[in-house]
Amino acid sequence: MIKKVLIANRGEIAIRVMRSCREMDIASVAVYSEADRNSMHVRYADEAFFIGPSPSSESYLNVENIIGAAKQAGADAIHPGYGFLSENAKFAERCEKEGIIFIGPSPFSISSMGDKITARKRMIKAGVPVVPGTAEPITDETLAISKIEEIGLPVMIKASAGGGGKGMRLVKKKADILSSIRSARSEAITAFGDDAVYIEKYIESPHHIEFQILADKHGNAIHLFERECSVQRRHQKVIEETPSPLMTPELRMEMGSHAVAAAKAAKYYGAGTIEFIVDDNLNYYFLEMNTRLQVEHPITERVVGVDLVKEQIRIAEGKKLELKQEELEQFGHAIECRIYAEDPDKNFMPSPGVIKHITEPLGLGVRHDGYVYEGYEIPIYYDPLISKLIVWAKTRPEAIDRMKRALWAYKITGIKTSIPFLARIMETNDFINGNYNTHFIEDNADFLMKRQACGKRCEDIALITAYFHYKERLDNSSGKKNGVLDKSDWKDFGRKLAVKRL
Ligand code: MV4
Repeated sequence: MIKKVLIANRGEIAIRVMRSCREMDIASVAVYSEADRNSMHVRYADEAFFIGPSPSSESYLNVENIIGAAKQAGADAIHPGYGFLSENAKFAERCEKEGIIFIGPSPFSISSMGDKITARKRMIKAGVPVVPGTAEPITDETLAISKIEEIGLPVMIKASAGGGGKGMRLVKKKADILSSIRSARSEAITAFGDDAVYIEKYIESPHHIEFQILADKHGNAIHLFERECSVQRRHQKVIEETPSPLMTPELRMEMGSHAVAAAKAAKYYGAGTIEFIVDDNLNYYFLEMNTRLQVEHPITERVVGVDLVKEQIRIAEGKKLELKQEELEQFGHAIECRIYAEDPDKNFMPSPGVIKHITEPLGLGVRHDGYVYEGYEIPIYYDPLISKLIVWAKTRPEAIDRMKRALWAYKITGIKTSIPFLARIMETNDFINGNYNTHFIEDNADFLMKRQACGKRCEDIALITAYFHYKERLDNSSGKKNGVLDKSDWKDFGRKLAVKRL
């Protein structure tokens, strides 16, 4: 039985994990860097240990200091969250060696799924569809050219040690083949210390659909249906939803079975994700496996009714899965918006700074997983994710309305956020109609960016006109209602005037 967990992470996910620990009567131990002395995850935990300077390479990636803190605290287990050390096989191995339970899969599963060529081979063997391409790393350039002619252009050259869009090259013309292989190789050796690359047929406008899986240490594996993650920008997910608007019940069952087969082929235990790309004809292909809890896990939790962190902890304790595949169902619809501290008007540049004011959205069907508070300074050192806004409703259109309401009610000042951009997506026809793929943001860029010109100017003009109106009424004291100034009146007046002037 696990009694104390060290969370080797920060921000919203550290708090997310601690919430489940508290419900399970498990003590939580936070770790923090210099920049995180005042972070919410430190306050939420039962104990906290300083692990080094602000750069993550010296703190959240510092294996010695994290293991040291776990031993000093007497933690039985470490939860890695996502990012940082969560998919580091050596760290998982080190935990085991120190007699600390790593709440995640075995080092073997992490390393074999981390190597994309090994993962591809394993999936082919398990009968899981993969994108047509090479099974072995490319060694000979002339052989590569003939292989590409066999597959047919366009193709993608991918680094075996890559993933999430790193070390990839799209090749459209025969003349570009060799230079693309060479540049992918040199990028891969620099980034990952491994220059192995392989070839896949390019799937033109794919959907990104992933399946959540859970597997125990006794060989039982289940899937918890899909998440549609196609709304992304430069390989950064922006919005996720479940069920996927693209999915049919038949396709869901078929892909779900393949996801379970994939987990079994990886000898997997813990929570994991099987990523697929799906083309317009509903052909689907295994892309990669994520061997960790994902940012977007809450939408699955809401629709399936499972606490994924609790399941991770139970699995780590060696317990058998109690959930049965045939008892699981998707109930209603959930959408997640990722709220980033970035400026959509300045090419999504990070916008760190002090939170002057925050009003979090609440109410029926709303979950808000965050970590910031008034007066908190968002550090420059880490991911600019502030929080995740998750809504649930019985149907997709109601979930969209609820997300609009929640985004409207969400106020943060002091920094710029992606909230207005997300609100604009909720008004975009292709999103409303569920008619989108991974090119959604670029395909709708004009509409999504028009918000800036209108939205921002509208706000400014509303404020200025409202102020003059207010002042005028103050001067001639006509703005008194029972002796009190009616604030909502001038705000409304300013808005109407601003709309008229535009
Ligand atoms: C692809 C592809 C098309 N064809 N592979 C991007 C991230 C990495 N996980 C794999 N990626 C892709 N691989 C083939 N053979 C298109 C993408 C891709 C993508 C995939 C999922 C989500 C968003 C994406 C955005 C651009 C490209």
